[in-house]
Amino acid sequence: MNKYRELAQYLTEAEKGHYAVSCITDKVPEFDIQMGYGVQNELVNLKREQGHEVIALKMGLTSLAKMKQMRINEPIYGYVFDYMKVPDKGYIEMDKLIHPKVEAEIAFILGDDIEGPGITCEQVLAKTKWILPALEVIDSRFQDFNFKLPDVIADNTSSSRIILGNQVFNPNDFEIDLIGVTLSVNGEIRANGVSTSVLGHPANSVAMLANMLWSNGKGKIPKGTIILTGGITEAILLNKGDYVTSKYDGLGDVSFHVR
Ligand code: OOG
Ligand code: MG
Repeated sequence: MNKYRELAQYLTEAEKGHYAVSCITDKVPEFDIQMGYGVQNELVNLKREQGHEVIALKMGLTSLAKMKQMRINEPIYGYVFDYMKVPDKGYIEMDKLIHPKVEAEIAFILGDDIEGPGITCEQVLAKTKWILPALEVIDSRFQDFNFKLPDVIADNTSSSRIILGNQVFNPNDFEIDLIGVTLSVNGEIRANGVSTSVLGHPANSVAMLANMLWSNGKGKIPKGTIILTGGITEAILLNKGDYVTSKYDGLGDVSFHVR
């Protein structure tokens, strides 16, 4: 069996059994970013073989708040699967997760294909059909969310659940880099920020995704793809019984319960 597949299984089994495991870089010191994407690729293959579908792409570690929190200063990309989707005002189940955290993000829906290299913020905006608010629940399969860059890439960038707002908005109606957001748990604001924190403009995150996918031989991002651009603020640890709400200037609210 190939080594990447073995490592992908190590991570998908931890996800399924909701237990944390030790870092790959602890066991394989030469494990690097390229190998991380190699394992991620096998993880996606494995999920597809199990009948799951990719429903969105995501960027991670795109804001200073997130980079500081995770002590990693390089954006990464990953995949969101069908079983990760939770409806707005729905719930996530603590017993199926390890140590989930929530982050507030802005999502894009493309009206046209985009393909690197050299994609710019302006090109992304010209090809964006809709924007919408989103919450992402991340759940690193590594102990205490302690990992190095190649580990978190292999672990599909901690993808676990997403909650999309139930209304989409025309990008031309907004200054997409000036959207304020608050993230509250049980009625108390725990984090707040402005979308400019995401690489200066969330469309830069989509551009970077297109360019990174191209560099990794993954081709274009097809029309209709949903893209999460990365947490605007630091992620907040969740507990059973929590009620999470994020409010976005002009884009409404997104909420869910933890049970
Ligand atoms: C990695 C995933 C980061 C984001 O929005 O920055 C991410 C992690 O922090 O565990 O999804
Ligand atoms: Mg995220």
